[in-house]
Amino acid sequence: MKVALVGATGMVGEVMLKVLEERNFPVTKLIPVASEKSVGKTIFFKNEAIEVVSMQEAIDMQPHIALFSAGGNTSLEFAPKFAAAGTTVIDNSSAFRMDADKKLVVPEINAEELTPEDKIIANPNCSTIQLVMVLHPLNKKFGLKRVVVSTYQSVTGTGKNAVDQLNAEISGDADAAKVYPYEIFKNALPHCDVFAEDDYTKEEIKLMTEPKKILGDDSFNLTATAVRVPVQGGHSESVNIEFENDFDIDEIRNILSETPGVTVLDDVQNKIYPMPLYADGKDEVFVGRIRRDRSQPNTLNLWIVADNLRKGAATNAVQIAEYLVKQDLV
Ligand code: 11C
Repeated sequence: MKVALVGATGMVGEVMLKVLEERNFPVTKLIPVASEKSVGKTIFFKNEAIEVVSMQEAIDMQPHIALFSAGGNTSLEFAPKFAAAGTTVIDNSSAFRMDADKKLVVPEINAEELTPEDKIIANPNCSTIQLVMVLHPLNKKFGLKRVVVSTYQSVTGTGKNAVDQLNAEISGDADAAKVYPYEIFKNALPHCDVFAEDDYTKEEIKLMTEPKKILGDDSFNLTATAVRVPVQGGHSESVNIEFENDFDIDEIRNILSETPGVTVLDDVQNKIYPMPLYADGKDEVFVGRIRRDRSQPNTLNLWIVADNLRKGAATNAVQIAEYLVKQDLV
């Protein structure tokens, strides 16, 4: 497969390179693409130095697959051009996620919706992916009625400059360049992405809309509060789920233990629960603190953690690419 990587020098792009290598994706030619100022730089893939090319050069090479992680505006402008040249684009931005004619895919849940006609496929938001990996198996068994999610999101979700801001503040540089409106070290910002409709942030709106599309179910209610915390290893989520039907707590644990891609870490007597420190660099979605909500029937509390750059972005995109190859869709 000829694979273009658009946004190859960004944080997600770098993890995509690593994931393609680790999973031994059948790359015959890797085409790194980045903004004009990075053209001519080199990146390393499988110990080989490869020159970054411009968007047009990459389109002209007619890759089979293009993995995009360069922001929504770049995707809106260039994904259709790759698609017109016959390339299948897997886009990690929010540009196409809610388009009625684009698929929004988490392979463990809905990859079978994909057809050879899908030339632009959307990769969901990171905090959405880890949430739906847990909601999906439980929805099938007990029926979702209402979900309340509060996130504790890693600065890696914002990008390299945010990681630099946190590290500079940790090292005592009070005048560090700020990506966030406030200091992030020793702080928690109830503000991920920009404020949009009804005083919700865009991140919260993604969390309230994308799961319904991925699960193919808009019969349940979902509300979200997204918070940025001074953490680097992954996003955490406190989730309260009301079901249509009652459940047995052991059955919940069994279902989640048997869900591919999900690992249950839930032994509070031994202080075992998911944390970003341990999710960092891993592909699984970790779930723990599984317990009945005492305040009302049919309701569950749990805690989900995943590395937002891996299953939340790069790994999910590469899994989509793997599915396309396996099913002969590219
Ligand atoms: C964050 N979830 O942590 C965002 C990053 O729509 O793909 C990813 C944004 C997106 O801020």
